[in-house]
Amino acid sequence: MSAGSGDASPGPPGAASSGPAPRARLIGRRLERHARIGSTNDRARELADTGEEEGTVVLADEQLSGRGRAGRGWHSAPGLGVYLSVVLRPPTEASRAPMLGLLAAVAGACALECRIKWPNDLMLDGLKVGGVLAEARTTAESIRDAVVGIGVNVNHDEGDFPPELRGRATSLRRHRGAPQDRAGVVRALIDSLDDWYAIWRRVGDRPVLERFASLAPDLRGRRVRVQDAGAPWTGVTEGLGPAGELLVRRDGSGRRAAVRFGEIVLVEEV
Ligand code: BT5
Repeated sequence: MSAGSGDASPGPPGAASSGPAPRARLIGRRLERHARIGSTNDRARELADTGEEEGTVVLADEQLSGRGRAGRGWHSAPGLGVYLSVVLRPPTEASRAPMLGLLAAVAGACALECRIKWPNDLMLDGLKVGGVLAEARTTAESIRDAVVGIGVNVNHDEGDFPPELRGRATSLRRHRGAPQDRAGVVRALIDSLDDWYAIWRRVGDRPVLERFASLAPDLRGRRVRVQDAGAPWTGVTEGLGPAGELLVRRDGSGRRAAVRFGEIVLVEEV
């Protein structure tokens, strides 16, 4: 592990360059790099717990126990993907915590030029190329701190995925048809996260929700199967609610439900 600059570091502020002057960045001011780690989200959580400043990024070439949501795993092949987590301290109400996942998905989709599947999948060619894991620690009223992690498949070939992911996962390389520069992907993700976090802090939820909606084609008018707390049910999507929840008109009762957690699977277009 080395702290500070590595090949994926965004570079020291004020470094001489022929381009425009570097802006005052929050995310990525400090970067902690690991060749191998359990989970970058777990490491960023440790840092947050010991007072790490906002914006620090933890980056790894390999994760031994990369995590998805709800106890699921994130397959983190060594040297092929980008696995990073950011420590955040947004001074805002606890009820806005779900927005962190949405804003990270928007930032990821803008950086990678891909689509979003609600709530946190980054999609290319209908396959999953990345995912977001946002974990906030809240008091009754406010967010104390949060860790936002993004994993992206960059240089994977089909054979680099375990059998259960083949046909469901893709990589930037497979989509673009050529090997990709992982350091460039890291820089693009950090820049985009920095931009979207600043927009969210300055303007609020609306621009994040609007961009999310424009990047997530299944949010409206699609029949989906919803897997939330209980038995799966079906309905037709009707967009996002004000807190980023998915609104679905339930088949049968015709009632509109707000889905806050869970998965959706496209059933058919209506
Ligand atoms: C996610 O969870 O998609 C969030 C993944 C976040 C991973 C990053 S890597 C950096 C940071 N540190 C961590 O420990 N985690 C974060 P979820 O929506 O629950 O999706 C998990 C499911 O995606 C799994 O059950 C698999 O079906 C599938 N999956 C696992 N690995 C994958 C991969 N590499 N590519 C595509 N799909 C994958």
